[in-house]
Amino acid sequence: MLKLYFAPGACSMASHIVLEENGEPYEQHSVNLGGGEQRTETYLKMNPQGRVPLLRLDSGEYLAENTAILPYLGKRFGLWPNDALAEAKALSLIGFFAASVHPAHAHVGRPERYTPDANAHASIKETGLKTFHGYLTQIDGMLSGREWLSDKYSVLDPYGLVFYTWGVRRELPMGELKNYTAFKDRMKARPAVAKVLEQEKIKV
Ligand SMILES: N[C@@H](CCC(=O)N[C@@H](CS)C(=O)NCC(=O)O)C(=O)O
Repeated sequence: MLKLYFAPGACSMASHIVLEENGEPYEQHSVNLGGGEQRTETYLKMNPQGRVPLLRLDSGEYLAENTAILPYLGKRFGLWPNDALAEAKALSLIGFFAASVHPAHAHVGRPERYTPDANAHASIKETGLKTFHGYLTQIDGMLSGREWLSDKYSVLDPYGLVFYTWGVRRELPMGELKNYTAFKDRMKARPAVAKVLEQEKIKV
């Protein structure tokens, strides 16, 4: 059985939603990030990066990184594009999310990761927030005239929702992003999404 290591409100919410969408039984472990559980010896043995999400596979092996976990779950559950070009586009978007959008937000939440100079933290946060907002605006553009981030609902959509919730958390004017907001409402209407938002106590 699969087991997901996640933390409420973190990027692991994407995998959490995908597992709930599927309905296949799985185990969960809520990692106490605030308490530093991700840096314990036990956790680092499973994921040396000390991050969530982490997926324990049926074999007992561990898989880390959204860029690997989401395509794996997507292929297993039929939430991944079939043809070569659509798959390449999905990988392109997952790469953009993981390598650009997520790190921009990390500058807001974790400025100490980028410099030990506390005097520079406010400026790192401010620049990170502007960059993050710019990326959310790009995502809004991608959703123009379409329901989902790929041709049909896929693992990209829960990942896209994560960044919307982070925009709300950072008090960005998310309502101005009309396509993204309509997408968020479509997501909320899905029972699996509503269940995970409730469990993780996320208000959007
Ligand atoms: N590249 C990783 C990043 C994962 C990541 O940064 N997760 C955050 C939560 S959103 C985390 O575990 N943070 C704990 C920490 O930094 O100590 C991925 O996309 O899976």
